[in-house]
Amino acid sequence: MSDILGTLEELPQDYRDAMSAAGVAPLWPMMRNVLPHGQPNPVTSPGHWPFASLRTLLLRAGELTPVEKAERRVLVLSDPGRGVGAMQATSSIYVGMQLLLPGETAPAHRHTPSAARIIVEGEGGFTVVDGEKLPMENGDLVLTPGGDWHDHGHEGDKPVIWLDALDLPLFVYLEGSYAEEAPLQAQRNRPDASQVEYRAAGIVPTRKLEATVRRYPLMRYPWKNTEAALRELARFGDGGTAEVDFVNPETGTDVLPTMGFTAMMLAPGTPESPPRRSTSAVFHVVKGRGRTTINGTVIDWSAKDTFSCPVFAEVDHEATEESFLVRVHDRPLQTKLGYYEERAR
Ligand code: 1HN
Repeated sequence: MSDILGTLEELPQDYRDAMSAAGVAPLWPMMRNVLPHGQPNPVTSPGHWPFASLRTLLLRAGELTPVEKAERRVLVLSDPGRGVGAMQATSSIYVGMQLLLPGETAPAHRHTPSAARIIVEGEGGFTVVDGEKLPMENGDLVLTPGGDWHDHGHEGDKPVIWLDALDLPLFVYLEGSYAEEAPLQAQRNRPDASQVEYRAAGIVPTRKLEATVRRYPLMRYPWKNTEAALRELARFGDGGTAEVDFVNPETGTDVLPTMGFTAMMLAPGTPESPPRRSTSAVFHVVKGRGRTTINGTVIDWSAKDTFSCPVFAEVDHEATEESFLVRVHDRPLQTKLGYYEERAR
């Protein structure tokens, strides 16, 4: 195995011109770019988007651009490694911060990428996904699976802000990303499935033998349940940092095809250093304050901030007060592709 591969420059100019004319290029000068040794060489750099500045900019967008002219009034959080305007925070994860003002609606559409929202501020916002009205309360995780119709509304009297996470970069890369539009959906007049079919862990509705179960039976994970679970795990668990996975209550598997979500509770003075993972991630701070070091880059975060992490990063979290983070990752995709990996520190 050679570490000294030939370069383009050492090839005669006439040969290089002939290759260009034939529409080909030699692999060997480019080989290590796409197959570095030992581990990937990510373009993604750690990013940090403090909420205070996003909020100010979003509220201004609310004055400058009516929702009718935006469809979705969103500021995109661009990966610093790719530069402002990049429609991705990591290789596979797009995130944006969205504002909806009282009385506004965002029209119904459906698209091939899947989305999830983490609610950041405000009351009275809701999403309708395939006819199911999903209230949006602080910290809730609300899913919009690919192919499902969704529109947003707002019955409160103050701005509502949430973080959107989508597997958009993947769909764009695959040239598989597109949308369809429709009028606002009729809403079924009943509470969402977190309050009916899936009120408690381990209990699901009994089915007839031939009945088909919805592919995405639960689309809202109320924060109050998540926080209560984390607190009990922290009290009675194995003593490490409490972290929970959001799962499909019918199958126990990932909630969406490519993106996964966890919530973690960090206790002050208890550092958390997960193994290096082959997944990239976006963290959102639901509550608290602390510091995360990612490959030597120090991120001092507080409530409602968002930060990102490349693949195989060395990550060290340390909270200075009791803190709750939601982690968006792409392990479901990597598991399906057969290469998810963790490396001990
Ligand atoms: C989308 O559908 C939403 O429904 C938000 O709120 C952000 C970014 C790219 C593509 C689709 C939404 C989006 C998006």
